[in-house]
Amino acid sequence: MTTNRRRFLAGSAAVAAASVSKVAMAALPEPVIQTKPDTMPPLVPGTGRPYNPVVTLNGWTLPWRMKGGVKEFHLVAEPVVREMAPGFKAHLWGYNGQSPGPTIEVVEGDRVRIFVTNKLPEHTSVHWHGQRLPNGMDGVTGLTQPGIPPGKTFVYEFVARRPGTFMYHPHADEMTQMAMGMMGFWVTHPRTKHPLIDEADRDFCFLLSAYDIDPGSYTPRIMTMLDFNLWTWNSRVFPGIDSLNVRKNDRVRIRIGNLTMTNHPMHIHGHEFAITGTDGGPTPRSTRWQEVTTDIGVGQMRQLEFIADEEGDWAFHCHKSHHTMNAMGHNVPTMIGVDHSGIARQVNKLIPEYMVMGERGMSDMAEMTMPLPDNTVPMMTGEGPFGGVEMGGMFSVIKVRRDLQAGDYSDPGWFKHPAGTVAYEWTGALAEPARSSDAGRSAMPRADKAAAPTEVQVRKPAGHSGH
Ligand SMILES: [Cu+2]
Repeated sequence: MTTNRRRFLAGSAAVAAASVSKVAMAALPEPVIQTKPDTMPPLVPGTGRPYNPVVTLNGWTLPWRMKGGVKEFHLVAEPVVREMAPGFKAHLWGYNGQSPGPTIEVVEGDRVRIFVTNKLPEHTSVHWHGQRLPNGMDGVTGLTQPGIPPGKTFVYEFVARRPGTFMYHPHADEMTQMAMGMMGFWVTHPRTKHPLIDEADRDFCFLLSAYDIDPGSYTPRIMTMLDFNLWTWNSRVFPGIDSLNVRKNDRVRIRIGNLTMTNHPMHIHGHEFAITGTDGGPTPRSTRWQEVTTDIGVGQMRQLEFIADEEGDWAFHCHKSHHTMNAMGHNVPTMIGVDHSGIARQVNKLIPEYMVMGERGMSDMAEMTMPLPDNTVPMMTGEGPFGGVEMGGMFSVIKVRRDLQAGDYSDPGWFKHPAGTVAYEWTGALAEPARSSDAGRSAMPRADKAAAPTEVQVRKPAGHSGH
């Protein structure tokens, strides 16, 4: 625990809100913060009941201290700079140096005390989404507590009564504070072996959030309701999202919460998964069926679970194709099939840099050398072993490897495909295809031609005498 504390303190270049007085903060211990966007290895509990810790994608878990049998955490709400992808930083609000805030991990039955210090320029609160707790600890400004004024620290305390997948976020000026990235994950592990909770070898978690940041600028537009241009996992976009590295035959659990304004059908390649839990708790086994895509509605949380028994680099993404694009993927006219070559030549005489996009589809966008404004990320990008991946936003890769060690989360590099198992170009002559026509060479006759015509029997209505 102390080494982790020291590691986080070393990077404590927090952005202090100008409105918060130094005097008010002087009495507080320096908070544990994290500003690097790397995925932190699981934080193995040094005190309290043991559990198998989660891994927060491009995030980290908040260390705690035990005080008189209570687990104490300290969250600091503050402006942060979040690197959304290499070369692209956003000015967000978050907790302890980052958006989303650190993951809080506790065990069923733990008494938890959370100090929340507000370094924002306006009041805030923290709502503990999905928790059973005393009403006054529910964090709804105006309803169950006054807002935490700038510069003040409030305390929340409750017992984590049921195991499961939860999150936290403000319930104060929500539209602004959640659009600015204030949210975090919460996992309550079962106290003992639970009949509905299997032991997972790898347990990942992340939150879905969306931002509207104009290319070249840094701060999200908070009034946007629908037309977001950055669809993120833990406030990161592809290619800035780490891969989920797992060992072959591991039981993998992925916990996801949705704090965007729309639903996200999450899709995993190469494996089927079941929903083993929601923010309401573990699902009864009789309700579980296999899927490859599951829709996660606004404000919902889902636990996906599968056995990673197929080696490879498996895509994992939101199935809404616009959500796997970055900024500039919106408001671009459809140009497919439009030949601009003549016009472009004419315009180039006047404007040498003029270029037309999209006549052959949008793949060109991934290869284009058009200069981008400073501080933005290409609409679709990412290099794979076979070329451009042409993705952005909510996209990553699950890397399943036979030779990964238990507990090793390092990136194993690209998959080495066994010989003869990759789709390849066909250069020979193509055989005559089987047709469904009746031209005499039919291999697959159509059912309507093959079947004998059915005679329709019409029964005349019987007269009165029949009754
Ligand atoms: Cu989506």
